Amino acid sequence: MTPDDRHGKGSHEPGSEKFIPYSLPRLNPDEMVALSQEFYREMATRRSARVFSSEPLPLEAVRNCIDTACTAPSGAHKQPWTFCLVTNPELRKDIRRAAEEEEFRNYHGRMSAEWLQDLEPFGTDHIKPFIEEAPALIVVFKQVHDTTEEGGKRANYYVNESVGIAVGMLLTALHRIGLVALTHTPSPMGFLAEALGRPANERAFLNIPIGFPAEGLTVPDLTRKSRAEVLVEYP
Ligand code: IYR
Repeated sequence: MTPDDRHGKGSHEPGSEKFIPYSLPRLNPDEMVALSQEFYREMATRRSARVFSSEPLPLEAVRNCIDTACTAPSGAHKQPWTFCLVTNPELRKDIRRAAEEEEFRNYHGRMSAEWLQDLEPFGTDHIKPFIEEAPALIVVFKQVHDTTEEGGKRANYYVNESVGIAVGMLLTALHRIGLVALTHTPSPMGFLAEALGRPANERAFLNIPIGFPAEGLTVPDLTRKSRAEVLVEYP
């Protein structure tokens, strides 16, 4: 059975997506184990950072990481994301001020006692110097719907899943080039769309400060769940 048979129509019939040949290099099982282990070891050294060197970044490398994020799968291939790369110091200052206002309300009333207790090991509070100190922010927006050229609305699908996968790929790409990031979730995040002048179909998804790790950076001494805790196999 060919892929065309499975779709019940020829690839060149009107109304059908054009299908093109696709394959990947075939590795042998030993190479697959070795490569997957090597990649795991590299990714296992990824950590969120809250202190960044303010050294400027090779922005073309960061743009390449955003290109990688945009290779993510998305519902109906709608690619419902916008990545704002903010290096402008005035904008970062404004964003910090607005984020700290919201976070103050979070830490002083909006978050539950349990939540505050769960965050204690990370030493977070409403003060967010990293928004200004990091040389760049990648503010990720999800497009809750698409907009046609005539200004009409077109649906997007599985938007949170799609943008979440893209962000995962972005974090992976940034780690690959020796940059650290923080997936910062100020809440509510409406101020980000306002500060960056985003259109009405976009909602802030995450604010991601990025940079080189600050000299002397420390991170919480965390352990990850074991394979046995997270993997259930059904042979
Ligand atoms: N958004 C707040 C609180 C916060 C919540 C969680 I869950 C974290 O893992 C970390 C922080 C803040 O950024 O401080």
